[in-house]
Amino acid sequence: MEYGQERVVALVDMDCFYVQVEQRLNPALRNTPCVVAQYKTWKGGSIIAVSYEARAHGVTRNMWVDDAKTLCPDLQVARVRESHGKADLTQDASVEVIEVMSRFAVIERASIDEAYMDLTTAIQQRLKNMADKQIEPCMLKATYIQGYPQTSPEQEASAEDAALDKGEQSAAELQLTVGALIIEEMRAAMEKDTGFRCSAGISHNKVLSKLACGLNKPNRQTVLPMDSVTELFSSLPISKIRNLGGKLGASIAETLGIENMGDLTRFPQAQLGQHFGEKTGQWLYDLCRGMEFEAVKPRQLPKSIGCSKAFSGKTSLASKEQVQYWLHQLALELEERLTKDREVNGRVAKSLTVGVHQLGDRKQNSFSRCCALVRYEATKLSDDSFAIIKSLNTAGNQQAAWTPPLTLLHLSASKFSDAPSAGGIAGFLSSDVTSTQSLISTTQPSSLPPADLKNDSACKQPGTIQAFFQKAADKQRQKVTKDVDDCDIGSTAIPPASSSQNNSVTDSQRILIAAHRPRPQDATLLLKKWKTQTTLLVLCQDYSQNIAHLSSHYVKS
Ligand code: TTP
Repeated sequence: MEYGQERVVALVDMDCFYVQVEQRLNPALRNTPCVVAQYKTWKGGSIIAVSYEARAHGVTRNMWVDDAKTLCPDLQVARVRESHGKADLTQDASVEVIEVMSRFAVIERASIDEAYMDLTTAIQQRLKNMADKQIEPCMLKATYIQGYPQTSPEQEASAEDAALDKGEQSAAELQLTVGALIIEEMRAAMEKDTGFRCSAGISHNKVLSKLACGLNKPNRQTVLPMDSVTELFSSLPISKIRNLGGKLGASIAETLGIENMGDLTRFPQAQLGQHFGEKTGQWLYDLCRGMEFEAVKPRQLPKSIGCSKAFSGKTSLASKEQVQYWLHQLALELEERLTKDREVNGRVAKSLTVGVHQLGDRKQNSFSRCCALVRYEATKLSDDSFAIIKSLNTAGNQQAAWTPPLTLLHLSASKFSDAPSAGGIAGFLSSDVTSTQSLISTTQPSSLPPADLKNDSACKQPGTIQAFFQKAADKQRQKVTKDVDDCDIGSTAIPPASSSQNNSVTDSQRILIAAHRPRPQDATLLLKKWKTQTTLLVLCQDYSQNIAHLSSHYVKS
């Protein structure tokens, strides 16, 4: 297996999640321009989730409801329940969706509505069990393959050429295809069992799968093969990449005078190391080539619980009273969510992070600090948060004004540990450590490359088996490419493009896997553009078993 392509990682993200939660509760909201809003006190409240129908009218998150209604007069508004003690519908729904994902693979929950799945083992198992079964086009009807042509008639001619140019495919692409199949099944189960729809990205690591997930939302999944990365990165702003949306990404663009992810490939690893440190330099060197090695760490609970509120333009917070009021609103929400989390998950957060944006800030200049979180109590949380940010007010503490005005407030709790036993919880609740005064400066967590970079270092240097396999595969490919080029693909049981167009999958990439070749030594995997929109993978059954065998060997070694 090619270096950096050993794993298949998917990122699954629910579509407009809070909207779907409200739509399930009130089906009349389905298929309508609809938003979920909170904090009714100003301009109808602020929007936190937007249906795709409402997005088509230009409605976005963080707009005020009154403003959104001028763009979309028919807008339906669902309200976040703010009264205390009520069931938190979104948290409960979140548990439901995580449960469905967990049936299919090891998952790492990334937020309230998204999770990474390491599909590698599930794929190996599936390949073993598949025998000579085919993957029919209708099984991948919501799958797009990035870099491969979609099906509009205008694209057809060039599409054919582009696909043919791809030439031979590797075992990695087969694994991605089977990964896509598993995710199609998972998404179907999700809709059946919860009523919710989601999108997904399927690739070889967390960064690529996250990126892929956003490419064809909603209710679609996107495969991002390694050989499509160069083209995608050539025009992709650095800030769009996971972990590069903040200070680090901005510093890379500024220091190197570049804009796009692909531009990074011009710099040798040593130079990247000089600028950003050895570890980050190595990480960036691989990343701009589509390679990344952060493991999917089994975790079904979120690492942090947070809430934020934007105050754009004229609504920015320009008085101390406003800042205190909104900090308290956020703290009330945080207290409620943390308390529920402690009850359900038996853990307590030890760190409170406060983030703000000031008017005129560039995004990357946002301020973020943390302090000890000592009590789940809104007044304490908001007082401590205020203590952290008050030095930002250049108007001075004695003044009613707040300068420069704040355009975003964010509170988040993290560093969870097991909740102490009953007596211990009482201790936790009553303790009042004053360490909140000792502020710990922190960079934005999202800006940092992961600490466990390259934990999969065993894969870095191809092992003997890998090298052997590679050589053998190269030889076999040459042979079988010729065989397949010579053979009449249309004479197999695969339906012609025209018939597949009739079965309502014309907007999808179609992949057929047919088991044909009798001998393992003839095994190979080819990708061919077949007729108009059909992508054909010819797979040898024995070859698939070889892959499964070899892959499991790599995992063990
Ligand atoms: P997201 O996954 O960021 O967005 P989304 O699910 O609404 O839409 P998309 O289809 O584009 O993924 O957030 C998940 C939910 O978290 C969202 O429905 C509402 C909530 N949320 C907030 O309450 N405040 C926020 O600032 C964000 C980003 C999300």
